[in-house]
Amino acid sequence: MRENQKKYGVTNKELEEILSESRAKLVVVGVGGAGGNVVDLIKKNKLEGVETISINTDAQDLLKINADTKILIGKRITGGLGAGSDPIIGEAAVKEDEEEIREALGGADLTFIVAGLGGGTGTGASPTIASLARESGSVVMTIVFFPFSVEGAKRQEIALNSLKNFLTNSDTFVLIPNDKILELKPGISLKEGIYYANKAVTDLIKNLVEIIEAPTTINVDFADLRTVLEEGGISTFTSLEINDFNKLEEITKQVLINPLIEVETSGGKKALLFIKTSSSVEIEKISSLLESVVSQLDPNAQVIWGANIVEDDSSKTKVFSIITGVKLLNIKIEEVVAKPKPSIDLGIDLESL
Ligand SMILES: Nc1nc2c(ncn2[C@@H]2O[C@H](COP(=O)(O)OP(=O)(O)OP(=O)(O)O)[C@@H](O)[C@H]2O)c(=O)[nH]1
Ligand SMILES: [Mg+2]
Repeated sequence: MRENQKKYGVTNKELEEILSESRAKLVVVGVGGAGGNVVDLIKKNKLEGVETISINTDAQDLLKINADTKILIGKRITGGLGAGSDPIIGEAAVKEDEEEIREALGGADLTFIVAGLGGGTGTGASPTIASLARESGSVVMTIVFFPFSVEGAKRQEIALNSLKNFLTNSDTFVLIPNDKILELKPGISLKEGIYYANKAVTDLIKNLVEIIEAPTTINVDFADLRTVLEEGGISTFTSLEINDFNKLEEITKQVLINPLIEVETSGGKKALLFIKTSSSVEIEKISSLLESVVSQLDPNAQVIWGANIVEDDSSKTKVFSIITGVKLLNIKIEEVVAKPKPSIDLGIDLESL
């Protein structure tokens, strides 16, 4: 019998086909001006493995950015001119085009929703978009920018008032206060500052795609990521390059705290820790770091970790973390958690089984 006529075993080609069919579908939805800018940056960086959708009430804004799919919402009520900083208009706009959005989001396993708070579209439309994605069975990770203080009290108030709605409709919620950019990069131009924050979000998504798609030494797959993100609540992420393991206390802090995100991570309920390191780095150094990070979380925290060990002698180590179930610092909101995931009717009649 010729080899290609074997009736047993599986070929690499078949394995590749199976993998491509079962690959998780990741979608990034940018809502409003800020969301559109992040989607545009993702496209500019040619990030593969995610589909991009830009949703806006503002036709001009939508025209100037790149996205795989663009959806202009609320044409009847805004005439394509934007929501004029009114979240009520943003919410009404999304209701007008709910069916189109539902269709565009369908089939996603993980949906990232990105928006800037304080305006009309991102603030008003995103929570409904998040809820539509969750209804279709997707895990939803929402990432928002809190407006700069200099933009005025009104924008801050609109942003603050929207938080609860974001939290109840997302599995995981990350808040990046734009003021933090000024604190970290004093003297930076507005354009550079915005690029810095948007790049941080783009890198987060890029890291997650890599972690779940690349074959690694100690594998983390989509199911692991889902476990950490699902009903995770307020969350944070970090990405760190380590050169000196001797400064254990300092690097532990850096794995736990992203300078752009104001949260208290002690008490974090779930975490994903991913390490990319060289085969020349001693395993004890990695395990001490993991132990040290985990000791700072809730004693019952569910921690999933993975590693990619590269065969070289570079001694380079990168650590990526997502910690969910943390608390916001400086912003008081009542304890709110994601609404329980809507149950999906699989069409199975239990009585007839
Ligand atoms: N980090 C970051 N923040 C942004 C960006 N664009 C806007 N923002 C912030 O997000 C807030 C909301 O702005 P937009 O996203 O433009 O508002 P919108 O959702 O389009 O709302 P309307 O234009 O009123 O319909 C602003 O007040 C800024 O603080 C961006 O590209 N990056
Ligand atoms: Mg706008």
